Amino acid sequence: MKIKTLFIACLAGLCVATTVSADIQSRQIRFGYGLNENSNQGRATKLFAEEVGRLSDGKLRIRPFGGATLGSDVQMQQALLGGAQEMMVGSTATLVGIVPEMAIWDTPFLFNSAEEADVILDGPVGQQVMDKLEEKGLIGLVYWENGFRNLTNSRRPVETLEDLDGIRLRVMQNNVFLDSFKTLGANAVPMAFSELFTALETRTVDGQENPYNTILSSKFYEVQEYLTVTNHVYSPWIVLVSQRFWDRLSQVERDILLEAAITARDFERQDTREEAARALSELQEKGMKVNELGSDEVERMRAQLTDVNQSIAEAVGMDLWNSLQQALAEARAGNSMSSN
Ligand code: TK8
Repeated sequence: MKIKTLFIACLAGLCVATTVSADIQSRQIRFGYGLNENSNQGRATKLFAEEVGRLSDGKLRIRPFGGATLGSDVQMQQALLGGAQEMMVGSTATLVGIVPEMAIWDTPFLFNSAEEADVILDGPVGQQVMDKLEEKGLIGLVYWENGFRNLTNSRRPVETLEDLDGIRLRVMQNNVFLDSFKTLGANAVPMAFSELFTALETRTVDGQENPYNTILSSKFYEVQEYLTVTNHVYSPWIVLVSQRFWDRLSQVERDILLEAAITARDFERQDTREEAARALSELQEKGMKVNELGSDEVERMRAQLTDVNQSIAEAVGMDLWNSLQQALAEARAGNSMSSN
């Protein structure tokens, strides 16, 4: 097929130009995500689609589906595995059922800053975890920022850990989150993000935890009165491709998807950070009552979650856990040296 295209193209005198484009076929790529179109996830997906179009002369067409219209994170992962959907972006936390090593990103208080997260996620440890997907039928391209997570609820301001007692708190479908919040005394309920707004509205659950950006773009302020700044975990998003689809792509097509995903990642992180910087005051303007968890309480929270850390280390394997701790120590040492 390719040879024929080349031959005809050469007769037309366009041999060189069409050698590359013959490696790009006309394809439609369904790209699903869970948040609204008007969100950091939606904006970066739009940019990704534009970049893919530009780099492929319009031959590779990304069709974005926001608002979980193709299903929750877990449902989309299954569709990618089966080959019924080509691409998605979603939380690494929801992938733990397929790749247990992904739980490493759910470690409470793992990163001290977003920049530190970039260094680790884009470095060898991030790649090592991403490569685990391949044995399971998925291809990981890049990590995007979801952000540091904070608590919201409709019952009361959370000023001490005891205030969490009995709060029905939605958590992502993953044992680390379930155990973390159970340990802290909440009544943790695992649930897909796509069901969350309605569950909050009908008071099936009292609260949830997500970054400022998501609390804003998903309009949780309409159904949640209290926001407590905890920054308890940074858990990223990851851009995934169905391996069944990937296997059919040429090298040129794969390179285009990766290049566009990197461009969109860099845009997404900047956009997310800019939005996060103003989101808290916007949420206050919308009526949310915000309080910051005091440093003593944060220390208690850290202390209580040490047990969870131990079980994460066991679940992901000590080698990976130690590589991550070492990479973090190096990143921190490098940082303090450069700021000296
Ligand atoms: C979107 C989810 C979301 C995540 C969650 O599909 O479930 O709370 O933070 O971003 O992946």
